[in-house]
Amino acid sequence: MSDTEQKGLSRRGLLGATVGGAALAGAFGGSRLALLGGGAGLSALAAGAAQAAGQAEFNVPPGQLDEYYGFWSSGQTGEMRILGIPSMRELMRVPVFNRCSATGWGRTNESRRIMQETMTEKTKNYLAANGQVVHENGDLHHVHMSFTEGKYDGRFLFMNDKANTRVARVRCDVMKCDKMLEIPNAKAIHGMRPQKWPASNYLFCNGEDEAPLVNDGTTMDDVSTYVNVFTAVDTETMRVAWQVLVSGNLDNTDADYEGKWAFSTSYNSEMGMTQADMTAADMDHVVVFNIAEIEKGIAAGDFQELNGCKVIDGRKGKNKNYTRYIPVANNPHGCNMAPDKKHLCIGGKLSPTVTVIDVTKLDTIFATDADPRSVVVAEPELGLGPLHTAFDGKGNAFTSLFLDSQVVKWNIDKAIAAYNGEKVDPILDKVDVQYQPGHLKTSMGETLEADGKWLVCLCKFSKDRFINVGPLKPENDQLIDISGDKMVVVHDGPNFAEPHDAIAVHASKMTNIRSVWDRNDPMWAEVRKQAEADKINLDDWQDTVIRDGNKVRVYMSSQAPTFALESFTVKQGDEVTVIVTNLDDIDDLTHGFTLGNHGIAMEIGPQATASVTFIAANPGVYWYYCQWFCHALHMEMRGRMFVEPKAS
Ligand code: CUK
Ligand code: CUA
Ligand code: CA
Repeated sequence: MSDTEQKGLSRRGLLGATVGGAALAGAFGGSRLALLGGGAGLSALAAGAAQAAGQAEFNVPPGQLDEYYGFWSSGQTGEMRILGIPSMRELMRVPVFNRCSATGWGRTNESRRIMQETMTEKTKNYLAANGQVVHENGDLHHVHMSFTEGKYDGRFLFMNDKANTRVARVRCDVMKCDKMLEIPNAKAIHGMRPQKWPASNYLFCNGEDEAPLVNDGTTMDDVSTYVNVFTAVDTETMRVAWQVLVSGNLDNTDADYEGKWAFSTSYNSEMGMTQADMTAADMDHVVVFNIAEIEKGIAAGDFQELNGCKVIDGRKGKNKNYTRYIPVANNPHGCNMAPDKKHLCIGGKLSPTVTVIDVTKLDTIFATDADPRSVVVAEPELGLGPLHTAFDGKGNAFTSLFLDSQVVKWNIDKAIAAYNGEKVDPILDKVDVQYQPGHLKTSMGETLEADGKWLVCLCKFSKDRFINVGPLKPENDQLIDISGDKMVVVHDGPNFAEPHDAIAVHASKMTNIRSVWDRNDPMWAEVRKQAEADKINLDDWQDTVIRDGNKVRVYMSSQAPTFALESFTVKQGDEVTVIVTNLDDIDDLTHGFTLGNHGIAMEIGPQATASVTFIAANPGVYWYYCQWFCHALHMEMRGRMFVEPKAS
């Protein structure tokens, strides 16, 4: 790095520190934050020096590929994103809980079938009353991959929708969502994690919001009738396996490496309905779910059936051996299991501490009714606003400090020694981030193969880090090199609303990814069935219009640069289904079908079939075209729909 660049970087760093410090002071007050502002500049200098020394190789030059897949949540955008790590380049967006203009997700028959499959009656009623058929928003906080024996297996990705109480599954072979589940009884699925051992048979899902178990308006203000629900979803079928009623609400969750436990943090053990009441107690708790005992209870019939789900009572005082409640400092947040298979780290949020629980001691509190706090083996004071913790597989942990705008690196064994009275400081390093970090993720860090190379820190604010784009700013996903003793921030990555969480999966795990669809993919099985009934072979070149009363099915193949049908005719008022098959079988040769002035566009990948249904309400001529650039004559890949006026 040249002298000028070096100066430029440090000057920006100092500037950033000033603005960041001021903004922080504004938001949270306190002189400690002003001090922090100074620290940021120094650390930027250190970062410049480290880069100059060539410590961090994060630049991925043109033609080179990333070493890791980053699977990102998008928060209120509702999709999953794929970024390359370490380049931090955005590679793909996978629509899940949102409506996608490019791919037709939320509009095609295939996507709507997936989105509607498990919709509750209430949701159907609500949508019908509002002229809709699927929700068009979601709030996707967490993305996690399926495990086999504590390691990523490259099969599925799972994600939550806090906004509409859903979870979904994305197939890693084609990177499309194939299952969605609206979870009955629970409200606002927040924390969500797959089981790690022996495999991800369950997906654990936290309901965050309290409501009457039977939420039909008969009791509303009587909080004593409110419950929260923890759900285990069967990951093969993506249907509810069982649910557990709990005391307090549920925030984040994780599972152990032995398949025995799931854990959830609760920030509202008070069952308060106002912010003052939610923060009133000295202690909240972590709920420990005993998987084998719950399975036994379900098998023995110790449950009530509600909205098709088996619900077991794991509330405080009511439970047998289904749950235990471990008191932790008030309003905890993050819940992260270390790859040492032993230590669970709970972010204190309002407390400057992380509570470390030794999960090998949990059997004792279930067997003997010993003090639940006896499983706590460390509680290091790390800084202000500890939220989430990540691991390097070498005994170290990295915790995001929301209020301090820092990442702190600390050693778990040292924290335990300090808790036992030894004079050791568990803190190894602190680095400033810009600004207000939420989740942070290390490469492979939530698996037994944690490799301690990279850390991605998802900052909630970016303020002065990018040129001004208006009052709504991007988020700032920062890349930190953790391979050395000192953490080094090496990259700022702007991102749109609003990533909460990400995972970094080594590319060698992604052996299932295809470039071309299998013609027999289940994604369009329904269309295939209909085509067979219509005596159409979807795998051949087809250009057939079938009329069935006022239902019209338009079958057309596509091959660059033509649609099999250059025009088709329907009558005003017909229910028209257009079924397009892409017979090209070349990598990256996607066609599309966009119907002008009808709000319809869909992606048809190589060898894929997709369909869309609409009412031809207005007579006239309407062009359709291929909206994915596919050929020199791509512009000419278009045709006309004639809608004949209704005979009066
Ligand atoms: S939560 Cu957003 S920073 Cu939804 Cu995982 Cu902690
Ligand atoms: Cu086919 Cu553009
Ligand atoms: Ca609380």
